[in-house]
Amino acid sequence: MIIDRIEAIPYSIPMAKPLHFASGSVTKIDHVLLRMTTDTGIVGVADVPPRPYTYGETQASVIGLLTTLFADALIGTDPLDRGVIHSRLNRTIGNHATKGAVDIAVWDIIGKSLGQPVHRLLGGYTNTVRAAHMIGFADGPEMVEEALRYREQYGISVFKVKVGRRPLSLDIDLCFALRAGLGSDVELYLDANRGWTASEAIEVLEATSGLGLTFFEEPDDAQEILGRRRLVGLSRIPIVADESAPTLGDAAREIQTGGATALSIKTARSGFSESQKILAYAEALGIDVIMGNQIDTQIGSTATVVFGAAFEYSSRRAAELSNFLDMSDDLVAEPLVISGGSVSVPTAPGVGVEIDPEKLAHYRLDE
Ligand code: MUC
Ligand code: MG
Repeated sequence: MIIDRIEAIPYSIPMAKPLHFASGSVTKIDHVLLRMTTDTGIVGVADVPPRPYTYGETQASVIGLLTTLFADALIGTDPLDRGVIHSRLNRTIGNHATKGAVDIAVWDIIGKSLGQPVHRLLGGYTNTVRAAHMIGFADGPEMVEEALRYREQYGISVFKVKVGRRPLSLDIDLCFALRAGLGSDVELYLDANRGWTASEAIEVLEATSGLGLTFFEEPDDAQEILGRRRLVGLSRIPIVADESAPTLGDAAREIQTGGATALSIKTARSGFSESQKILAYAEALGIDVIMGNQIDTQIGSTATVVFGAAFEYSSRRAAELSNFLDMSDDLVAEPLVISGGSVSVPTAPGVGVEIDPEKLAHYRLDE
């Protein structure tokens, strides 16, 4: 079996509710659907979410790479030879979302060719994953209302709150309002997407120390190395590396050198293969892992479910799975269901995503 066709299909779906955060905004889903076909007629599918403000990729750069350098690297290769595929992809630096999607599509082909769900091929640990919801910037009462609605409607009791605004009192007051509105049995953690300085983040940590927050993700810019280490040293809760740790090497550098004390793993940027290495690294050290969300569609969120549920260590905490609900539509034939605060793992061979051809025809930008 060899890969004999690569399709990079740009599509655009408006957000029903745009997501705003300290490093950017998503008002429409301008992604690329990757379809990889083998000479045996199997089609592997994955979603590529470009995030220019985080990693520099754009819809055009993803298509350019997939249809030139990566097409040359992949066409004629056996999908089972993942080592060959990764060594070829890694001749191009960066481009994490594009590489992650290639890996997921390759696993999709492997699962379909064996007639097995990828979830089982990876580890098959559990059949459901608890969902966490990420709340984007809005005014305080609206953010509290969103959390209450997600708890009521989907049974979600873990929330990641986007912060990083000025004045700091805006987000400090928000944390107090969320805790008061949701009660003590709800888990709350923060993500500032590098919006604050280390000193500002320390001030926020001190002001919110009685609220039982569990994590603080990218409070400041991890490249400001001494400020970050002062902050990590003073924090009583784990400081999570997200955009500062997209690869195994970055994760090791940030953790080993004291830049962070927990890791966000996102299949959207490290696929299944690299995510598995990052997970093993975290497990060996005993540091917390959060399965993160890159504002993923149902295609991308399904990949997170498949990976998160495959291992005991990645399923310990709730995974960020619900932000596809902010989209006005999606490309999948069968919706991903969040019920009682959890999502079930697909049982079909491969990753378990089926694309609706009519939706794809409607939203694709190239025809
Ligand atoms: C997050 O966890 O930071 C926002 C930008 C991005 O790349 O991911 C999201 C969510
Ligand atoms: Mg983050």
